[in-house]
Amino acid sequence: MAGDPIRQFLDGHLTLTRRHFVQAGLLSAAAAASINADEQQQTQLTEVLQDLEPWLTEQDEFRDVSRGKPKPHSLPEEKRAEVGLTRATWKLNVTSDPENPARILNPLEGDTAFTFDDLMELAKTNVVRFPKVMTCLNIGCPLGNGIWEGVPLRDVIWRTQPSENLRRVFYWGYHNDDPEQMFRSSLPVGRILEDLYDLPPVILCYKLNGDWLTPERGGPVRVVVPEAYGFKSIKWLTNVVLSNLPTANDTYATQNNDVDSPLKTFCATLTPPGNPKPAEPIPVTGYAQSGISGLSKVQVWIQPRDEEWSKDDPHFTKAPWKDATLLPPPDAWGGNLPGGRIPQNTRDFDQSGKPVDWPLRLSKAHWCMLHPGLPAGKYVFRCRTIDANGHAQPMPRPFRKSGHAKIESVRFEVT
Ligand SMILES: Nc1nc2c(c(=O)[nH]1)N[C@H]1C(S)=C(S)[C@@H](COP(=O)(O)O)O[C@H]1N2
Ligand SMILES: [Mo]
Repeated sequence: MAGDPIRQFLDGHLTLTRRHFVQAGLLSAAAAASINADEQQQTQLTEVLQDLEPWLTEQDEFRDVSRGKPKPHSLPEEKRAEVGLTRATWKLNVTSDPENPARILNPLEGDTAFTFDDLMELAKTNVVRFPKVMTCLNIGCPLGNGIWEGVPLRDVIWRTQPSENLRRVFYWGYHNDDPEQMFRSSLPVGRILEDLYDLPPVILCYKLNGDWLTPERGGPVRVVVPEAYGFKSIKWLTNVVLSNLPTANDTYATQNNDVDSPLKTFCATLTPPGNPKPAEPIPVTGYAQSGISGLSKVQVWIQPRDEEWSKDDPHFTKAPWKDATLLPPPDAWGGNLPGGRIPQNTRDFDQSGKPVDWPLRLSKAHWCMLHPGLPAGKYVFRCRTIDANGHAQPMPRPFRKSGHAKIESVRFEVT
């Protein structure tokens, strides 16, 4: 039976010294090799930290949830060239919606369609780079974290010379010329014309982590919406439609998703507690997604499995949560960046490639904790974020169809 003595033990022991945590976060491989043998606990934590995923995800390592039969990126190069999915052949139509026309003077289509050369010309003066985690609203766990490069979508919209009746913009990509396969998304025009709430602009993206966007990531050109879930970031972009429609007409809207939901803040484990022996130290690592409301903390809680919890407190707000350690910016960013360096003029980074703030909003951070050891028994490990407004997960928006925020619980046993 897990009574108060075990609770007291857990409460008293969950925070090992701050020094250990902080040092662990800062340890490089060289420093780790020089750790004293008697600092066994710290060594265990260091080992799991060395296996931690890199901060940036290589293009090929992103999880892919593309639709299409066949998936557009799997088409042979020749076919991709034919349908405009190479840099040499890409063309973007920007036209008025026949059903809800916006008044524009100069549609871009046919001979006047916008080309990759046009895009590169714009990029000479208007390039934008920003970090962003790509997360599927329906899946929840991030598909990858990258530095996305492009030009603001508004620069292309202005070329159509819109003057009136423009309220919404919708857009889609190549879908094997089969209407059934169309996957489209949309935004209020205001979000494209202005950078609200200090966000980066919505871009026509052609590079990821300093390299050309691969076909699998949506190349040659995709939309990237900084604050949104993945379904707004349409791949293999071919069409932008300017509309007087006042409401969302995203494909995801037909799947009961909250299509106006910005990214939420939440965390999960990467190395969960496993199956430790009694009194053996328990290192745990994980990641946190910093959503629209930022990230101030990650907290953890180990509960004996047979403990009852009040139905009045479904989000465990009264549990004895303890702060985990947020890891500082890494020495190496990962992502296969050219020269290993953050590209110049990337938002949130200074000219020397250091982040100006940490953790970065709309991106990822990692965390760790080290528990010195537990008595034999069955437990549940939970972690949660506190966003920069002070809201603990899954608040302030706990609804599943607006994005994942459920508190993760991992069962484990000490034997
Ligand atoms: N053309 C097109 N774009 C698309 C999709 C798609 O099926 N077709 N899937 C969307 C969804 S639902 C997500 S979550 C992201 C995933 O981006 P990624 O494959 O680069 O990780 O792409 C989005 N863009
Ligand atoms: Mo998605």
